[in-house]
Parts: sequence; C-alpha cells; structure tokens
Amino acid sequence: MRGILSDAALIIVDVQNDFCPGGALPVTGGDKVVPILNIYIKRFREENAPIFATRDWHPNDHNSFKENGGIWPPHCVRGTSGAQFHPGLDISGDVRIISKGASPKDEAYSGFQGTDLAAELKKKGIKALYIGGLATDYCVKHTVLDAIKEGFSVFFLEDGSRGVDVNPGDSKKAIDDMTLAGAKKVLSYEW
Ligand code: VGL
Ligand code: ZN
Repeated sequence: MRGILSDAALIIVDVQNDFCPGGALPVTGGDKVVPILNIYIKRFREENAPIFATRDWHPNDHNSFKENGGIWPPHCVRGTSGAQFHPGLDISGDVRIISKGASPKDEAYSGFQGTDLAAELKKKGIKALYIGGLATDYCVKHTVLDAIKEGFSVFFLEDGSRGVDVNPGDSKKAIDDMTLAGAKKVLSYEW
C-alpha cells in the first residue's frame, strides 16, 4: 500500500565514507545524517516508495582533484573504500544507485547531471522528491535545484544534511538558495 508518499521518491545524496569524519573530504558531522536518513529509508520502504542513492564515483584522474587543476583533495575514487556508502546507511537491494562524476572531465555535483535519474523518476510517475545527504552546499544543493528545474516538488531534509562550509555560512546560503527556488524544508521529527 502506498499512502501519502504515493507519488514521492527519496533521494539520498553522497553519504559516502570520504565525506564522513576520517574520510578524504570530511564534512563536519557528516556521519550524523545516517540515523536520520535511515528513518526516511524505513518509511519509504514501508510505503513501497522508490529510494535512490547517488554517489560521487570519480576516476583517479578526475578534474575536480587539486593535482588535476581542481579545488578538492582526491575523494570518492571509484572502487576505493572512501567511495563506499557509510556502513551504517540502510542501503539494500531495493535502493537504486546513481553514480555521477564518473568521467575525468565531468564534475557533476548534481545527481541529475549526466545520469538517467530524471527519466527514471518520470517513468515511475514521481512528482515529489525528498532530498538530503552530503554536502548541503554542493551536491545536495545542485541536486535540489536541478530537481526543481525538472518540475518536481522538492522537500529538503534539513537534519538529514550537512555542509562542507569551505567559507563560513555556505550551507546557510545554500539552504536560502534552495528555499528561494521553491524547496520546502522538512525535519525528521516533524515529518
Ligand atoms: C561533493 C565536493 C566534491 C558533494 C562532491 O558530494 O557535495 N562535494 N565532490
Ligand atoms: Zn566529487
């Protein structure tokens, strides 16, 4: 049975070891999103609503890495443990994995960029997306903004997301940008 989530999907963004404490590009408190996102996974699973998990999946010569002229330390190199999902995330066979940034010159902060995510969602008749994960000010923001451009209603999972904050305030500004574009903020305990 599908209830209020009958036309909704959950999109979990880049909850990978390299973005968690101890990883190559750690987000402060990145691992704290795991139990929150697991609550959403359980709920979507119960309602047979589709669940997607994006992952940064870079080749080791990716152009976002400092040694190749980019701004980031090497991270989420495909096939490494840093690129694996956080071990506590409740990912199982029913979660569709979307890999992005997989070619050397393809930055792809957004889960929609260079993937068939939009087509898959539309084929399933999905209208609303619940989006959260890492990092608020990069991949979550770009995924949310693209989702809105694609015509979806978007709910941003506020306590299920954390930012990098390369510059202080970046995450706050990202949240403002997302809400201004039409995303609605939701908290796990209000939901
Ligand atoms: C991300 C920086 C570089 C992200 C990915 O997932 O937000 N940030 N690559
Ligand atoms: Zn990356």
